[in-house]
Amino acid sequence: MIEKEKLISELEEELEMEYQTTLERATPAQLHFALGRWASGALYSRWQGCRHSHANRKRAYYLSAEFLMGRLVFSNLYNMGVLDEVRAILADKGVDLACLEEVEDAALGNGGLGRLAACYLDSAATHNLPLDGYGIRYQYGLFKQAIVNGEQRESADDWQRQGDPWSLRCEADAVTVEFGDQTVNAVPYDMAVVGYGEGSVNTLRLWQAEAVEPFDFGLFNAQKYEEALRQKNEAENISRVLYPNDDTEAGKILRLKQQYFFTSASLKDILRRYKAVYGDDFSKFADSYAIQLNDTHPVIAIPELLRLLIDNERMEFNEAFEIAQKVFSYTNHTIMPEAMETWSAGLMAGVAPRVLEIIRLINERLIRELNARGLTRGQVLDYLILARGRVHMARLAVYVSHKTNGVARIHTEILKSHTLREWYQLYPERFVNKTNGITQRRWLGLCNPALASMITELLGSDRWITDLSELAGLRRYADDTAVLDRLIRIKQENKRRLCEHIKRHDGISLNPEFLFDIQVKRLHEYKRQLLNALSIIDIYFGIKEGRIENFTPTAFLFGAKAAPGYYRAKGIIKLIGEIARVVDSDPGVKNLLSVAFVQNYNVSYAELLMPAADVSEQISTAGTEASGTGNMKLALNGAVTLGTYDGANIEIVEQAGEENNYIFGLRVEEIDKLRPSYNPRQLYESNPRIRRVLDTLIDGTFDDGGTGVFQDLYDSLLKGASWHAPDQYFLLADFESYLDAKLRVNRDYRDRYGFARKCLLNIAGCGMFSSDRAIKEYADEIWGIADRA
Ligand code: T68
Repeated sequence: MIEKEKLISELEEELEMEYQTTLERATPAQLHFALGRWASGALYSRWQGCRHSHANRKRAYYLSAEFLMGRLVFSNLYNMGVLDEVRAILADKGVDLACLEEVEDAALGNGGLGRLAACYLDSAATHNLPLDGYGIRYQYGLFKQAIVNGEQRESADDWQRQGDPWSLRCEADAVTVEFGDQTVNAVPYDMAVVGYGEGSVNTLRLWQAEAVEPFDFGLFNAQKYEEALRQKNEAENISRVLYPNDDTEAGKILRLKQQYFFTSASLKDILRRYKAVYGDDFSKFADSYAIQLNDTHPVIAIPELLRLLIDNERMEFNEAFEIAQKVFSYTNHTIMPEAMETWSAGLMAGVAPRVLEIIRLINERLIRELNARGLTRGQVLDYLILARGRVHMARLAVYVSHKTNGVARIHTEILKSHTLREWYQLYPERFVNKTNGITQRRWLGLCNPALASMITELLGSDRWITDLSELAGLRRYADDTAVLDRLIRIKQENKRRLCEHIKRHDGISLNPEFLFDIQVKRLHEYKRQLLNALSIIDIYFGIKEGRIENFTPTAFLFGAKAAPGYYRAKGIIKLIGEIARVVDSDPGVKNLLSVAFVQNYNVSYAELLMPAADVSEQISTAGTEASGTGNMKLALNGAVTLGTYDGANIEIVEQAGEENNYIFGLRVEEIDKLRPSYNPRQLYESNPRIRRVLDTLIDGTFDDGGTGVFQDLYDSLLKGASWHAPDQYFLLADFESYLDAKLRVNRDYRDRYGFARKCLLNIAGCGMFSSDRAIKEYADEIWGIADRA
């Protein structure tokens, strides 16, 4: 219980000191700051206590260039167990806590990979596992997106503009990071990661780059103002902005500097802590720490640790190598070849010359090992970490670590059979699967309180909040019409709430009585938003022609950011906007179809969308989506999956029942078999529906503003380009089976109870998709830090 008067007086005091205002007059931003300060203060002793109680345990660190935390105020109060109390106390004072919904997200991540890191921190803290995060405190997070004339406009995400009450600057722990051409300060900002209930308070430490010498007085005196500030700007540029490419590697020098910056600082921090206990005796190091590398972005930590041990601690190369191998493990998040990170050795020599030397030594050790195993020279080539002037980060990661994991069962199998096949042959024992998970605290408890209450009532306890496998107990209500009625009403209310928000935020009116079909995720050709768009065109014609009868009125919703340089992805956004325009202005379909592309899809928007979906679109080409996590969020909130046999979709429908979902399309093996002879043009020529739909891209039905981008989309499917085959993601191959499945869902929806039954069984099947389950697997099987409490 919190003391009401104490909370009020502390908030009043903070508001007075910081803004010379009162609770009644405070703006949402001011209230947010005061409340954040209050919560941080309330947590502080518990936080310090956890640092102490974890002090003698082996601990793990999660190194990630991205942590997509979202809005912290509600989730922190929720995990502290005071959200409802605080809401009531403030309501008493005439203040509506919901006003904080306008507070900015901390969007220090692109998408799934960054959000996964945030879910894992939440789960580790909740289950009292000593896991801390290390990353970068970007001044600007992922760009904000506006849709203007159907086109994406980016603007800077100045997330700290209204202050950041959740971070503590820890000047005393600052370290310097040395680049080939520059030395900068790395200043840590710590965020408390609050576990739910009896959990611990862990730490997310984000490094900010600052100048060692911020200002040159000599130059200033000589009136050279810009040069006087040059060092400062060049240092600060390192943590200036999150790179918005979520899947292709741009090979930019600043990006490499970011990677080296935060990994070097983090390792220095870890070494400082270690030495405070053990001095120069490194024999306990590998038993004290596990370091998880979130994709290849932090993999430069491997040679950096070797460098620190060899150069600073005078250790032999082999000893340092063995320590690194025991400490590090690596998570792969992609099999897309264009996303496989390599760096030019020349570039790396400029950024971190000694690190490149260490990489050479590692490469030489690898060659000796492969030779000793009797591999031929030709075979050795496939493994080289340093080859043709490039450093291969995934190879480095697999070689100098003890575990490599994929993020869904099929993904791990593809890593073993294709992407990292040679490495699997060499070290089969290193490869393990860790299917992703999501935190049910944010993705059910917080975002869907009505459903959460119903579940607690039906199960007779709220144990699901920390043990999601409890949800299986819902299965016994599958035929209980009273329960199904309630589930339907909850969804209905969530749709209404979403519609209000969309009206306010995007100026789009939707009818909450419609079926809500939702595809939200980054915009990518492999995720096939274009297939969804084409299917809507086909449905539109089908309704108009009378080919489709008794169509259940449906709202097709999209939310997605396109990387700013991804021309084709932006064309797909434009096309969806055009479809929306055409459908909307056609009185013949207006009461049956709506299409909406919402702006600036982010974590907070997701919290409104997930609870309102009837259908979850998970339609990536089989074998391309490593796992997906939005698929889990939607299923947990009771949407049925309309999806391919890809990523975690496979495991979701396995748990929830294939009969309760809508699986369509070619499977990985079928795609592989088809690929050599695939001829999309033949499908175009032989299938009048496909032809009609594709022709709308070039016959003036839709207006791309004269840019030719719709012609480019058309060509991407039928002609290909120098760098890819036509329709490389097999949209046309899956077109018919997708539409069949989509129309099947549409029909099935009419049977209200039948459909609600499927929704309930999906919720009940989500037990294993908790990040709690996933993080415990990492803790037990990779890090060896199982809970001893
Ligand atoms: C996603 N990857 C996978 N990458 O696409 C998704 N990449 O299937 C999976 O569920 C999720 O990771 C979690 O495992 C990403 O989100 C990035 O964001 C990214 C960022 C920078 C560079 C490359």
